[in-house]
Amino acid sequence: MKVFLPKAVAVAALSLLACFGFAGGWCALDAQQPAAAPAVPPTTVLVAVDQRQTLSLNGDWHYILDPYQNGLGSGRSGYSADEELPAGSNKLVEYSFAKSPTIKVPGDWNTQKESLMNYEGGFWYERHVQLQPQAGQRTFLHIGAANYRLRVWVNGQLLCTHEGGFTSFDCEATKAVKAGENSVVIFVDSTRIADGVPTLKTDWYNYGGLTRDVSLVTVPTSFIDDFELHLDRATRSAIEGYVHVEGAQAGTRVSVDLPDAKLHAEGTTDANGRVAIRMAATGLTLWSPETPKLYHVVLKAADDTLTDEMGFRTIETSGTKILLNGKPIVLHGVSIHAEAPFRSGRVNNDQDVATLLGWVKELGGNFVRLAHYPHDQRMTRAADKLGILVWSEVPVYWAVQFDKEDVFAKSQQQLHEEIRRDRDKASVILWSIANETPNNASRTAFLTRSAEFVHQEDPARLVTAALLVRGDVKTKYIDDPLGKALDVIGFNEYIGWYEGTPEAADATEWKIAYDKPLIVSEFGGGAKAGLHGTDDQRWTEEYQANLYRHQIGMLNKIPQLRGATPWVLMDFRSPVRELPGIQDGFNRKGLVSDQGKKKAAFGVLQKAYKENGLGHAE
Ligand code: GCB
Repeated sequence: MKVFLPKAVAVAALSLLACFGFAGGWCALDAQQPAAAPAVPPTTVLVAVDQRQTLSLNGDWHYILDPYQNGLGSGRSGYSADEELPAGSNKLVEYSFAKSPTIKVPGDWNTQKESLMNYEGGFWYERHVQLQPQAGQRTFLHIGAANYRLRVWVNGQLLCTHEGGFTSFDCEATKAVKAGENSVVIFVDSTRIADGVPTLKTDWYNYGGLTRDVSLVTVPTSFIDDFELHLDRATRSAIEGYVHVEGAQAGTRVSVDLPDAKLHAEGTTDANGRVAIRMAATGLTLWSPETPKLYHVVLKAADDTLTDEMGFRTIETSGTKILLNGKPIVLHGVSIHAEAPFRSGRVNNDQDVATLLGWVKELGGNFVRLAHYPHDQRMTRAADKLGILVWSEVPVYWAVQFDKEDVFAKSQQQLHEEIRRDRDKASVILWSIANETPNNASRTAFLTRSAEFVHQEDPARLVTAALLVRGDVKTKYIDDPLGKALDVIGFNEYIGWYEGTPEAADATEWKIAYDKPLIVSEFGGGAKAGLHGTDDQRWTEEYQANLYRHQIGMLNKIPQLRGATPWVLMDFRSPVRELPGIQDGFNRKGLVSDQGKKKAAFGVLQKAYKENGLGHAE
């Protein structure tokens, strides 16, 4: 998988050659073309990295704003060299990280400095770190998320490039680190691109930068980089899966233990460093929203020990039902953006997560749709502990360039990174491959391949997507051909907001082409917290509450409705929501305002969930 086209690489190479010739450092090609990323080893995803000993690189980093991508040049204009001149030096160097201001990591740059609020483009981060690398150890740089494209250098050596703003990844720094002081330089470019995932336009803010934790991880030469363990769907009395040991000789001994359950399995790696695991596991307390039991899991291979906390449960469909541990379940949920409560910017700490999931619990919910991209790993860890089921999504949002193979490769990479990170979370039951995509042949072919890919990567979970519906407020059809490729069908509809009145929903007839479980993945309307009026006055809390009441009535008439994730838990920043005095740059469909004020509709949904009044388990 390569992110940049060979042609772009060639253009960049030519541009560099051309630049060498200019004594003044001006380069026409550099100025016009974002420089293509050079080839470096691919990044990886170290599974359960948050359970390992890490050296946090969170904190203050120096930064340089680089809208013209000047620092990507070479020689004296290349910022990656991190050159600081000794006092008295007369050398011409036109940047200095040490003299540049600092910004916090993790954190989008936009909400940290007023002057950066609307900045989209190139941005350099730099800091130093003291290390004492040991023989027999490997070092990885872990990036929780970097929106949208990134390059990393350690001690001037390019380590990795990455595209995709919401997935975690790791790049190996073993050969670049040295004893003593090390320079870490990271370039992040938040420019929206047409062939990106997502593409140019979204209904959310393009928060740029190192938005989640950054750390250094040290592991033995041969170590567990990946594993997958799940309860066998057929019998619910065995745990099966595999462990992968990176850098292992064939025949390396691997063991898996669940000490609390007195379970043990072992085996030896094959030529690919992999060992299949299967252990009888009767008498486990199965994970569910009512009993979110997590077991301590200890994995050992060669000199490496990795521990994790995992729940065991099965998820499957049977006709139009969703079965958790073999029993029909109804999913009382809500959609959530990774927008930080109270302070804006991206969710990236325990407090943000506790606030958002606390509101879900208060609603009486047992389910969340983490829209529209993978969220911070803290979310899925917390969901595991709290017993909240999760729909996780990649930002294949609206009309990405479905006819381009490299766009498919980008979406596939994001799916891979998302799945590999969160396969150890019992809470995650649904992988969503897309949201509201146009019904055409190239879209259907692209997303059918995505569904197949997800089933291969994770046969133990279900595939969904949020589909558009067809028809008018009198008759609505759920018959998008993509439904064939999905296990569970999500559908978005906005009767009472984008079409018709809230009352029109009372008479809407639903025609559904599939005998599969349905989740209404979005419905809702906007309200400004504290704005009151009559039920038919748009933007008032009363209008939104009334809309919810009529929606709940309508949706309950759909017999195969197995869940709901109304849009949306909290107001979120969006550059396409500009109505002064009401929106002011925020999508106001939240049940809670961005300042934590609950709107009247919160109570309507809460009542429905507490009285089991939305959707049916069977
Ligand atoms: C949608 C999108 C969501 C928007 C929402 C809205 O259909 O999936 O991203 O924010 O509608 O508020 O219009």
